Amino acid sequence: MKTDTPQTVYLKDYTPPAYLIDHVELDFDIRADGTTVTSTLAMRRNPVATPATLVLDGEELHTLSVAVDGKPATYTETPTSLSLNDLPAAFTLQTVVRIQPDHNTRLSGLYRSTDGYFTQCEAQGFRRITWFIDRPDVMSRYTVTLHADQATYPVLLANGNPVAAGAEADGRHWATWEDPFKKPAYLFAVVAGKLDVLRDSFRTASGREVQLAIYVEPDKLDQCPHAMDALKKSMKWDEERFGLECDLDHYMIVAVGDFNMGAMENKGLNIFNTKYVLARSDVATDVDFENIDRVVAHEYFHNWTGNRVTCRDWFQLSLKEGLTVFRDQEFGADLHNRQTARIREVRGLRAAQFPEDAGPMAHPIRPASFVEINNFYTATVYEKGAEVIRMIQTLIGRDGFRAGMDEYFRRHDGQAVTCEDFVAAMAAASGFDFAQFMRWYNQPGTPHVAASGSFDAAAGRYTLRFTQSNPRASDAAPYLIPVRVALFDGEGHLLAGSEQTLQLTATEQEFHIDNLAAEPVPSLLRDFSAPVYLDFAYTPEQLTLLLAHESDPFNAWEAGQRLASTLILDAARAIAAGQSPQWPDSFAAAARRLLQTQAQRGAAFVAEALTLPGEGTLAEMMEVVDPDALHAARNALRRHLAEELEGEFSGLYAALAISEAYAPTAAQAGRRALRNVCLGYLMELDTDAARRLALQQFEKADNMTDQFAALASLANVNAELCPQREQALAAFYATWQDEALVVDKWLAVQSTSRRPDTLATVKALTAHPAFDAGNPNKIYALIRNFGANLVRFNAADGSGYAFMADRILDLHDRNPQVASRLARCFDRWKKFDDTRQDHARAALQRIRNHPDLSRDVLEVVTRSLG
Ligand code: 0A1
Ligand code: ZN
Repeated sequence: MKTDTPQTVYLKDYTPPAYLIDHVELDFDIRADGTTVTSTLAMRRNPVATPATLVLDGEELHTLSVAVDGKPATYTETPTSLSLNDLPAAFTLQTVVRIQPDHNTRLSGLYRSTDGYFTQCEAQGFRRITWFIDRPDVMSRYTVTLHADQATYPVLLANGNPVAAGAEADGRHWATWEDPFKKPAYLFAVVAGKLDVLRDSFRTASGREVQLAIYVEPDKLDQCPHAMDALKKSMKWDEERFGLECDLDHYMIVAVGDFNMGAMENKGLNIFNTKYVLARSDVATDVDFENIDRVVAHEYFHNWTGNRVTCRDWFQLSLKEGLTVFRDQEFGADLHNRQTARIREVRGLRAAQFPEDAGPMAHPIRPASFVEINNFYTATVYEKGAEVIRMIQTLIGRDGFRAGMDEYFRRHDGQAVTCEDFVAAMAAASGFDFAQFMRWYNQPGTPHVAASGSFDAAAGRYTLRFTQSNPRASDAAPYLIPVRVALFDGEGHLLAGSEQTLQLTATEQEFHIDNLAAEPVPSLLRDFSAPVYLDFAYTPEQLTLLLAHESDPFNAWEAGQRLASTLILDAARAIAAGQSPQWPDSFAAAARRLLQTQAQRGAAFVAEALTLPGEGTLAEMMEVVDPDALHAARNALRRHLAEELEGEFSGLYAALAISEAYAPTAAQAGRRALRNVCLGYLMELDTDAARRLALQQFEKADNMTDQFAALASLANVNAELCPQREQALAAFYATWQDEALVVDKWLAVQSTSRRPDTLATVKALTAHPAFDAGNPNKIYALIRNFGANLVRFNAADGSGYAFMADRILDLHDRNPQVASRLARCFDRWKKFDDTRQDHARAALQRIRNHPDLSRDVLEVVTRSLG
């Protein structure tokens, strides 16, 4: 165990900074043997804070000098702090440090990647560059000069505007950038590299011209146009929907292949994982194209929600992230397909956030404490945070929400604020009382809402009764939960006037609906109006009716998911008891009707409706998870559908072929999605004909969506001999071995495979030249995806757990953030049987007992064992 126990930081302990930094001047002298950073800070005492020692944050800095107002200063240094006393009210502090970006494997601070030097400063990477008060409520103006070898690093970038540049001795050059906006240090960025650039421009609504540039590794310019388009569309959308214009003269995006997360909203100089920039139809799937749209938009939207108005402290992370995810979701829905966007959001929430909220890392969207802030860039802060913002919009309407946003910027532009400030602006603009609603910010856990209905025929009155509870926190106070409802008659007609939003506020509550001729079928939580579990004792007939007739596509889809979940969970119990599963004819009949109505309902919707709930989501509904029985049951239902509907799947597969040229449009993507769902079902038949069809699609495909779908279905084949499988996997690698992002896909199809020998394959792949144990994308593709492979990771003999523990220990020092993300694969270990629990506990203890474990991994593992 590490000797110095990591400190827990509490929200309740917040105090304003004792000093402020008005201006920052930085000089980077970048050389092969290290970088020298000279920092000149214009500082003053914070008038609203209690006077105190000046304590600067730092990490892995080699201090060369410290001066106050030009004179060498007396200071106290620890590995993570530099303290000074007896300072005047205002002064200049100059520090000179040496850092080693070439050895920075954590990818936080300034680090080296293939094509040059890049930075990542959120949340606390800036302190790895220079001594600083590294907290978001210290906002400063920056002037930055970079010096580097001209031939090796021709591109020198920083936030803001280029002000001067020139050559210097020994083939070196320099460039100075000035950022006119004050910003917190986490939004700082520099880049020095050999990069190609795609340029464009955007004229804002008020007529300002913004220069746009996307920088990528050499020879990848043909993979940039989609991201550039996405950027321009985002800029326009934010003007139209929220009246928000770009405030910059230069908006730059730089793509880098080594990056811990998706992308970063540094002011005017976004740095992106290549995964969310590079795309061309033969290397990126429809889903990749759509993700790029959303991530480019997300980072751009942060320029207002995050940068212009930022977080007072890191507990407020959801202030910027929940809101910005909500904004990128809305943009994606407008750009692509609103129906299926919502379905996918909820699918994602159930797969990642609901388990998180029921596990050892559960936290409110605004956590009350943390050990390592990097562990709180979570599905809860991001995705549940976005659901909370969506509920605000549901409660006060779209216009009210827009007025609230206007009010938020009117009050807080240029400030570092809290979640309360945001909600107060919403309340002021709408008149709505959000006092009870604030519990969504402060309580963890997914609320359970149980509903029941009763009909009084004589009075024509239907009564809906709701109870809410929070199994995670039994002392949790009731939430304000908006529940959108509508009522349907026995033929599936929507009852006029029955659509409304009920507000649950108490633990138990009743609502009456009068003047009804017969007992209605209620459709509850339409459009997923709140992030809760909702129970209602629907009959299969009622669900079938809603699946066929509900006009809210989300709840139509939901009805199908409920039907499928019940069947699969019943089948898993049967399989565990040594019996065969039973499938009612009605399910295949409902699926057949869906296929027959795809032209009216849309191929994209039908593809979603025919995709069964995932194993992870179903596992949450089991008391004790039996991954083998669950896996067998879900696959058995897929096979049952394939057998019953083989003709329909084949027919539709042929009918949905697209003859026009590939375009990542919603219409084409929907057709491809449904066609590939058909292929997936046909592959369940385990016939040679299906495999040949898949191989044919693999070989003939003119786009990555179809090629990859065929490969993924072949990768699951578990026959002794499947020449098509081997052939496709080998051909794919041979073709794409030089395209890093496509190699990630090749690793992912193998680590997510259903095959029983998947662990052996994954282990072998860790020694393959395609794998790079220092690259986050490779680790996520091969190792983390394996951790999400429910049946293989949770193998009864504990081999999956032992493997994961080895990988975490291998990585924790080199890259704690990524290692900690791997450790999250263990989140649900207590939901399994005793034998599996014993193996998981042993693996977790082995990690925890490692001396000098990183704080990131230690926090996750300790909470998991606790
Ligand atoms: N703010 C970024 C995500 C991000 C967070 C942390 C990082 O390093 C620890 C990097 C990126 C976003 O929301 O896009
Ligand atoms: Zn974000």
